Amino acid sequence: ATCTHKDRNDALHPLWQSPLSIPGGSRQSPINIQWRDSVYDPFLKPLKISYDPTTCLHIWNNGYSFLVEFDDSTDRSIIVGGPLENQYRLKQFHFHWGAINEWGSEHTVDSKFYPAELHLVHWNAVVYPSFEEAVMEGNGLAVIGVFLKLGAHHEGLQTLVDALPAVKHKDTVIEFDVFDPSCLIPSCPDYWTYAGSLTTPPLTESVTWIIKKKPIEVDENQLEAFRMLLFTSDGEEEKRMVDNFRPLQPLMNRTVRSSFQ
Ligand code: SG7
Ligand code: ZN
Repeated sequence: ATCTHKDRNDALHPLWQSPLSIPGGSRQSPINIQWRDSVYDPFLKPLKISYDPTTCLHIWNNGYSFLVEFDDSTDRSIIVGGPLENQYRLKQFHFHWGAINEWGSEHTVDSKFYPAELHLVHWNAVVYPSFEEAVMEGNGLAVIGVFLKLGAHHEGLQTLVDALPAVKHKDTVIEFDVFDPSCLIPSCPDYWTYAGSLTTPPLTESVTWIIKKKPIEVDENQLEAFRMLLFTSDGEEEKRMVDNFRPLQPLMNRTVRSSFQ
C-alpha cells in the first residue's frame, strides 16, 4: 500500500499537534534532501569521530525518545572536521522512529522515509561555556544523523536494545556505563550538510546537520524493541512510543552541500 504524507502526519505525537509546530524560522529542520539539488563542495573535510566509551553515563526515557547521555565535562568524546570550524563534544544520542516501517525518520532523501533515524548531538565547547548556551547560538550544535533501514541484525545496537525494557516508562533512567556509539555510524565517509534547527522545542536554529549518506541495517526485532517503549509513566494508560518525529520543514533559502560527487 502507498503511504502519503497525510497518513504519516495523522499519526503524529501530541507534541506536534500544538502551535509549537509553526515556528516561522528560516532554517528549520528536518528537511527533504533532494539528491540532485545538493551541491558537491570539494572543500568539505572528512568528519573525524573520536569517542571514549567510558564517557557513557546512562539511558533515560524522557517521554519523547530515549537518550543515551555522556559526560561532556571534558573533551574525551568529540568530533572535528567535516563542515565544522571547531571541535564539538558529544552530549547524547537518541532516535526517532515510526509505528510501522514505512516511515519514522525525520529527514528524507528524495522524499523517501526510512523506518528510523539516529541523532548524535554535540555542542561547541570551544566557544560556549555550557550546552544550554550553545543551544541558543547559530554555531552551537552539530548533530550527526544516521538513517536506519531494515536488513541484517545490528550487533552494536543490540547492546542498547537489551537495556530498553528497563526504561520502558517515561522518566526512568538506568546506568549504561560503557558504550561506543561510533559502532552505529557507517564507515562510508559520505555525508550531506546544511544549517538547521533542533526538531523539538525550543526549535532553535543552532544546528549544523551532518547527515550520513549510507544507512545502517537493523532487523525487525530491533525496531520492534523501540516500539515497545512507552510515552507514558508507570500507572498511566499505556501509550506506545512511536511516530516521535517532526514533520518536514521548507528548505527556504538554503543549500544542502555534499562531501561526495
Ligand atoms: C529529543 O530530541 C531529545 C532532546 C533533544 C531533542 O527530544 O533528545 O534532548 C533532551 C535533553 O531533551 O533536544 C536540546 C536537545 O538536544 C532535539 O534534538 S534533535 O534536534 O537532534 N532531534
Ligand atoms: Zn533528534
